[in-house]
Amino acid sequence: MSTAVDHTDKAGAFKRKQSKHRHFVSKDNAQYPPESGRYHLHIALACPWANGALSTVALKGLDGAISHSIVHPTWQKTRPDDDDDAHHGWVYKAPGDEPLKNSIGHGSFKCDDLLVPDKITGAKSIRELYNLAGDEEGPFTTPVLFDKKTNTIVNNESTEILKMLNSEFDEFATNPDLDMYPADIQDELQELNDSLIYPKVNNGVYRCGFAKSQEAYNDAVKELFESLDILEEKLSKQRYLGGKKFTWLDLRLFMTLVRFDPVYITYFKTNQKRIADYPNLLGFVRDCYSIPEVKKYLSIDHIKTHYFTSHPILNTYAIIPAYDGPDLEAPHGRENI
Ligand SMILES: N[C@@H](CCC(=O)N[C@@H](CS)C(=O)NCC(=O)O)C(=O)O
Repeated sequence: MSTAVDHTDKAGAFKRKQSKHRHFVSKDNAQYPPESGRYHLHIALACPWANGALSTVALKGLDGAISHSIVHPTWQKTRPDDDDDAHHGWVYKAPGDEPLKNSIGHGSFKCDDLLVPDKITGAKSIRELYNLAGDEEGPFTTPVLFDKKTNTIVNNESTEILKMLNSEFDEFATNPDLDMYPADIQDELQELNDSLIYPKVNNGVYRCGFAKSQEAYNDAVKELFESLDILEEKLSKQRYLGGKKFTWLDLRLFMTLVRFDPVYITYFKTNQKRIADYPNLLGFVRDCYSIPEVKKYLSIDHIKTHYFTSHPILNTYAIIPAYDGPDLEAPHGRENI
């Protein structure tokens, strides 16, 4: 049983494990057809991938059709009564529960009002939920799209969950006309994602932070900042990555950039520059944040608390640094780009 921090190759480079649960809700899928009230999302607000999925629920107006629950940001031992079991990961708590310490007993991290326990299965951890669905191996990651009818996991790959939310539930959506995957630019967006944004930025920050050799870190940090320079230039000429429309790729980039200054520059050692030093990336972050459905589920508090308190091997005493990142409410000034 391992967590992302442990997933490195022989050269010390971080290698994210492939998601295992890959069913696709669609009208053509008799096993998992779109239905209102049937599916549930398990979410860590701190997690860029899960946060994007929940924002998409809000953007499409699917809150009434797809329920969700929200874990505590601080990873805990998932089998606290078993001394031989070392796994720690996401757990459910209710608002007002006793504050949690990190998994080796340091700090005190409140159970705030954003927490939503899993009332569907009663699972106390995301691991327990995977176990319920027959997965003992893990990794026990969020987001998880769960089927309440068959009590199993439909999908745990955020890129696929985003696609389903965009197109498969429109009959229940209050904003069905929003298309986050416009066909005319989808190939271009996918190519930009696959060649640069996912490997070098979204996952690139983790490749910096979870590297276990100087060489692996050096490679990742070089690619990350070269990519940020390319994106800064691109976003000096257009409002969003695909032009004038806000798409899934903007949401994915936003989720990384908004975590960059408050967390990654310190925790993942991505400190060559801050997002605040890139005028266009900073404006882009503020522009995305000004969308009410994006802002709705963005918690800098959960984000900082999660990273700084969840991996004792990286931050033993779970001290959370003071800086919250740039003012996200400031005018973005990008309306006419
Ligand atoms: N491929 C997954 C990755 C999700 C992922 O790595 N989530 C992290 C949080 S940001 C997680 O839950 N990690 C738990 C662990 O590594 O044990 C996706 O994009 O959906």
